[in-house]
Amino acid sequence: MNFFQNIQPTEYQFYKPKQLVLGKTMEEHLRLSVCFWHTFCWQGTDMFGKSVFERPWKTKEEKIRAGFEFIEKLSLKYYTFHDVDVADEGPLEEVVGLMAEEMEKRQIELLWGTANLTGHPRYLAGAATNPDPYVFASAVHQVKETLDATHQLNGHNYVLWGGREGYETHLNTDMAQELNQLGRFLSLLADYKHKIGFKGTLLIEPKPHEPTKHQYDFDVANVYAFLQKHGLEKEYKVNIECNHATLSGHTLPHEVAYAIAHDLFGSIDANQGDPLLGWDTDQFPSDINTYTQTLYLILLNGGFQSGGFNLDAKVRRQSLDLEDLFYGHVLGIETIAKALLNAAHLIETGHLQEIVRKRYQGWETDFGKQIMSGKMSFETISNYVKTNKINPKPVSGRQEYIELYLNRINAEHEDVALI
Ligand code: XUL
Ligand code: CO
Repeated sequence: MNFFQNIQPTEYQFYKPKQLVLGKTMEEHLRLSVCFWHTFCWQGTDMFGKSVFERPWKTKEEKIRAGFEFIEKLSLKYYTFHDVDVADEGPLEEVVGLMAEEMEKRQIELLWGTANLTGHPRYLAGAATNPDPYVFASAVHQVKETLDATHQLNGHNYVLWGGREGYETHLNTDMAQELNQLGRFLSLLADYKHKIGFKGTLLIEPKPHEPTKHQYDFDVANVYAFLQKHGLEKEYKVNIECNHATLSGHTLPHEVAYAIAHDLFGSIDANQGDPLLGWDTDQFPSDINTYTQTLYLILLNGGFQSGGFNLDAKVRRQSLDLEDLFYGHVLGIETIAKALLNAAHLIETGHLQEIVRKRYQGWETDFGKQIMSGKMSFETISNYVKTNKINPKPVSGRQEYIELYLNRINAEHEDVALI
């Protein structure tokens, strides 16, 4: 059964999977992935309204087949899933065979799998951070089953998003106890990963709040501190989501830069929020500027290792038609593809790198090197300033010039084809 045979998705203008950019194909650079939950499970409900989408797939088998057909039709190579997305609430092992068959048939790979530890009522007060050790144990069991399936499907990563690992009120919460439980959980999981020989990367996906008032994996900096405390900073990397970054008061490039600076960068959940709304709207990426700046950082860092761009995004509730699923994904893919071209252009000209190099060139002098290598003490530095009457002159950061330059690069395009 084909679900999308009557739909011809609009052609890509920027995304040419086999086009070489800085020595790699666009497909290799971006590792674009479709997620099962928003695209094939979400029925268009919201806090105030019922299901509005009428999808032609009814059983879990049909949903899985529809998913793979859709990904192939978009010429993409990766997907992501939660256990409950594909197995409904049943055992995951019942559908792993079908997923493997579809992957083989359509040459599609698993970017990552994850367990949904937020939906079931048992996780009301958290999963690993629950006051009840039997809930902790149930979460261990669920994650083990999902990691086993991810391993069997040769997943490139395994993701943990702590949707209920947080608190609603201090008054009933022992925070130190909960944080130690989370540390234990993550240590146990890392040990198990090595035991079964899973070669993928374990990723933590930070998010500041929603559904809980405060989540313990608030942002990348917070996750890094937590991992370090538990001696796990070499075991985990981060899956950074654009809309989570903005909810935490940062931007996607900020979170990516922070992760890169701490050797923690893993993967991206590509979407964006609405600047007027304080919740996770999970819209398809349309802001080329944000993604250009993000890709610039990623490319300078050598590109993705095991990660990629997972389109963790959903169409708006009024986008009722199957065609809208295609427009949503094509919008996201084209945004990221154009951003890749822009970022590659920025790197090829070397102009920005040169500006940054010059800005920090003082640190390449003997004086700068002596400070950084620890050869000068606090007092020696102070004496140096006094003796040599040091009086540094402020210099321009050239922000407007750089933003103008970036705008010109972002705007440069071939003729835009009408859809
Ligand atoms: C929730 C979210 C999740 C994770 C996987 O905000 O982004 O879909 O990506 O559980
Ligand atoms: Co996500």
